[in-house]
Amino acid sequence: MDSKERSGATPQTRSQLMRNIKVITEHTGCGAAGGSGKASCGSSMGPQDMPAAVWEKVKNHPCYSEEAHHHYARMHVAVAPACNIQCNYCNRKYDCANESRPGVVSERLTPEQAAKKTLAVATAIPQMTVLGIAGPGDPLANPAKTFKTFELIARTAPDIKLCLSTNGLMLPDYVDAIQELNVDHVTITINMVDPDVGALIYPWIFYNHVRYTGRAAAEILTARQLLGLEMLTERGILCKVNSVMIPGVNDRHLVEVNKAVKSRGAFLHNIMPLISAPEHGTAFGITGQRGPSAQELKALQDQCEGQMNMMRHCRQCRADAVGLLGEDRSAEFSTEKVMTMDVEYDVDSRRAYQTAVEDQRQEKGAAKEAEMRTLTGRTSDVTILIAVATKGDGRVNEHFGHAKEFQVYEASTAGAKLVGHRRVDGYCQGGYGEEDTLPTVIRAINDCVAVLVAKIGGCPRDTLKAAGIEPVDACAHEFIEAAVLGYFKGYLDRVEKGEIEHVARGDAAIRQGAYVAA
Ligand code: CLF
Ligand code: SF4
Repeated sequence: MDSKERSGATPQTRSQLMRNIKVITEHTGCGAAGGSGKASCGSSMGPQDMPAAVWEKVKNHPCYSEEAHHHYARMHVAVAPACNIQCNYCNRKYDCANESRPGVVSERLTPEQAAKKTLAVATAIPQMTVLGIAGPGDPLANPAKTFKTFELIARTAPDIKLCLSTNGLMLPDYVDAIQELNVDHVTITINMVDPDVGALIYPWIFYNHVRYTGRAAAEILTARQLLGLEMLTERGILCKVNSVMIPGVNDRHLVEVNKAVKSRGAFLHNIMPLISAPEHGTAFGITGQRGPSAQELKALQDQCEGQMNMMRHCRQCRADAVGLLGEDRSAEFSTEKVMTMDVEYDVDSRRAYQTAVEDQRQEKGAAKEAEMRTLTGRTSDVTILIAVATKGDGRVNEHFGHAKEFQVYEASTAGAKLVGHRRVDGYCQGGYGEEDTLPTVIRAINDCVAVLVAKIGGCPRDTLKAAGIEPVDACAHEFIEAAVLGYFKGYLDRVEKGEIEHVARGDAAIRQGAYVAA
């Protein structure tokens, strides 16, 4: 292979790229069939908020619809080990940080193994609707394995949506293949549109047999990413943009990124916190680059939400994740187990299961609307955050001590919406409360006024109260949004009667390390 290293692109390549960037900056249309921005689409919105064809694409995709993520699962198959760029937040020993939390991929699969695993998972988990390829390297740096996998799955399980996540460097070259294989959801990780910012994030890229470094590398990367996004949305393929928020590096700049991707028709923008624990061995981890706090992340997401719809429920999941977002069932489907399974793929029974899920969704929506009606006519400046322990189905159904994450809802007289989640180590370990973990749980939900749970023991109850967080188990097994609105209404009543004082809460921490709890 003719491999060279360059810190500057050739004059011709460079001028071509700069023309591309100029065109990109000037682009104002919305090419996506789904449209962009607030006008028509939204991760938490329903069929009334978007064209029917777009709703069909997102309604059971757990990443593209916040509401769907309570009910539908995705799986990733780790068929793409190689990468063609280096991100300062990635250590090759760990999953792709574009789409995963730090943690090694257990197994790498061949396309044939991946196809068999997909059928096995889809049979065991009928609410698994999406197959994604998200690493552990970059899927488009491994095009033969990636497209072979999609081809096999499209043939044997045509009801499963195909999803791809890429750094975007090779995207323009594969747009036709993506379209031909009916891959209808593509995520591009775009952390900058300014090469000077990019030079702080990407030490090198490898493109057309040449290794580029510094600003030249970032110039090529941003031009290719934005060109790829534009080409996809012109073809009506739904695109999500992931951005890693790196305080002091690209945090303010992400507002510009948001505008650039919105103008190119991106359906959804997912701003994720940098995870940079020193033990992960990434360049940012080693130099002590911090990640954002919970409120810093929320403030940026809120700022961008004025422009377009933001994804708030991303779990930065592994490249071999299986299950609902926030749960990991990959250990149940090791290659060894899957290869010995007799799989009878039955589309009809999957459809029947999903029909029951849809009934439950309707019930949940009706409960939320009924609770909203009780707030009709009330106005108030009070806005609060409420943490919720759930293990799925959109209900408050997890014990405080078993929760490995809390979903965080913002409630006001305007309604209730999910604004994030906080990972924690389970308080209850081996049947006993682990006192050392309680302060970390409190730090994770410190900006919330209450935590809604299915059940909670006396000790954590008292400690939470002392920290100013009200533990609530009175709404156990209720639908989450109805429960959040019900709590908010009671809170507002108490404030208005002078029984409690509404005071601003502090900030909260986003965990940086890997899980230690079982
Ligand atoms: Fe996977 Fe990504 Fe498809 Fe989802 S994940 S390839 S769009 S099916 Fe989802 Fe995981 Fe966040 Fe990715 S929660 S890291 S956004
Ligand atoms: Fe790592 Fe993914 Fe970046 Fe490649 S694109 S360096 S695998 S985070």
